[in-house]
Amino acid sequence: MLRTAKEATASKSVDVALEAIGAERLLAMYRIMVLSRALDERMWIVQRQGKVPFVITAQGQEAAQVGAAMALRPGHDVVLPYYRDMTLMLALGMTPRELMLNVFSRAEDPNSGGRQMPAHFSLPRLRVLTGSSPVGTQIPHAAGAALASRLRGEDSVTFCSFGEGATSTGDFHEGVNFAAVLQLPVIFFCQNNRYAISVPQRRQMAVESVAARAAAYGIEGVSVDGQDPVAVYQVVSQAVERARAGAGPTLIEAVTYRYVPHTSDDDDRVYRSRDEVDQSRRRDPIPLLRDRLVEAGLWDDAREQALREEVARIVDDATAYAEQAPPPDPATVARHLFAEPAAES
Ligand SMILES: Cc1ncc(C[n+]2csc(CCOP(=O)(O)OP(=O)(O)O)c2C)c(N)n1
Repeated sequence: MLRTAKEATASKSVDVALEAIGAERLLAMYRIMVLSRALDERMWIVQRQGKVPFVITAQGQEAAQVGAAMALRPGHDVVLPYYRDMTLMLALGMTPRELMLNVFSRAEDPNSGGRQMPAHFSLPRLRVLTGSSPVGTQIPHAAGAALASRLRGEDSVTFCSFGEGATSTGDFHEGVNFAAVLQLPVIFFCQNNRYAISVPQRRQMAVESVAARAAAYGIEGVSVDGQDPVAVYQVVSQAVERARAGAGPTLIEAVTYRYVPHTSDDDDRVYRSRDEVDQSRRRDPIPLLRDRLVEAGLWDDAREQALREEVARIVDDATAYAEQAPPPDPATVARHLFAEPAAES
């Protein structure tokens, strides 16, 4: 069954939505989005300075990610993110230093000790499972993780994130179908940013909405404005409730846009016009949320200034910390590939 976010939130007005989420959570969302954007911009700068080889980041998709993360229980629910999920990771509890250590491929990087490509997140304390580079491989993994949770009698849900390009893979079909047949407690969260690298949505699928694909599996499908973190929070919260109640998986499509090239190795000018990017920036989720906060009497220029200063300090600290941190010792190259026997006593 396909619903739109408008229907999903029924006739609730913005005020009711703000009330539902609470001022504290709304302010926390804004802080994370601003911090994520600032970290993201710094990552591109250090890449262009030649200090790190590669970045792949979240600019434009912050609202979708923070809205989803806030609906989850960090460290309890199982999360299978994809490479564009920096804001999601920040909102779950990965620190700015940890994110920068990852980009600098340092030994202290908690994701892989500097071995994996950047943005291949993995963090046991947050139950974030490591993923592979082929897109969509985390989708059947998520079905398996949700089945494991059920067999263990846990009440956790599994949250799995990916782009719309990933929904054109065989792994998407196998993972979603398996989860649907077993009615597993899993949320499939698609961030539809309209492009799979250079390929626009219309050239990768014949449906207009990724959420429409849910019908083929007999599960709930919801399309939501990915630039609105409150709407995303509500839709993901409903999916979490459904999963916990034993009502099975949900496929959520958060419609969004990527403001920067696919990666630092991409030149997006060859496949999309500047006009299109500029147009989409008019719905930049950060000023959109700031306007709502101001309207609700929760924000003003002084608070904005204080936040910008705090964020600049955090980004400077994370960058300096990661830059001076030592690289991995080549002698440990095979660590994390195999289980290591406990030392003999
Ligand atoms: C199976 C597979 N095919 C191709 C690639 C190359 N590739 C890496 S990212 C990407 C785009 C994926 O697009 P989407 O899922 O929409 O996510 P987005 O990067 O747009 O957020 C592609 C084609 C890959 N990694 N794996």
